[in-house]
Amino acid sequence: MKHQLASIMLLAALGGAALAEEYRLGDLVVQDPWAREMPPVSATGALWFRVVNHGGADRIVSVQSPFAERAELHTHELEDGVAKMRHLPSVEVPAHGDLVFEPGDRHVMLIGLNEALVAGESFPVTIRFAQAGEMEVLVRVRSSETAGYGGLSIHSGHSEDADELSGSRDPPEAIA
Ligand SMILES: [Cu+2]
Repeated sequence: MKHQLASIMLLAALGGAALAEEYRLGDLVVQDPWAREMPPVSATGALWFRVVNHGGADRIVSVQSPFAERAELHTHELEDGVAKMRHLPSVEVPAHGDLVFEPGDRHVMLIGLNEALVAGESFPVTIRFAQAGEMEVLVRVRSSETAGYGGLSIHSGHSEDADELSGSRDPPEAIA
């Protein structure tokens, strides 16, 4: 596992910005994990990726990163016309299918950031699958401009924990 991780990280480093990073664990391929840059004052962040599954059904049961106190699987839901975040206990990876995390939809919420997310840098995240086990990936941090989502905030519309986390300073209508 250690050895496998080392070679993957080397590939990712060699690939640079030209290639989207890919991480393989058995039948699962995690593609292009990324996060939006966050200033040091931000308590929360979010990251996204795509999983391509060439095998049987699996399930993401948890995500962890040394950059945050905890990471949660979240989705957005409309509630009385307002987009709110909902915590998901796990997310299914369909057999021979794709699972997409993208802004405005499923994401991994980083809560209690202890590092700034600086554009151009990467940070490690461990994704735990119920069947396949753990996969460590390097999440690339992109600036709001290069991420292609303009000023769209992934933090707006945070539900009950928004105030507590003080991560929501954007207007709710910013949600796609
Ligand atoms: Cu969230």
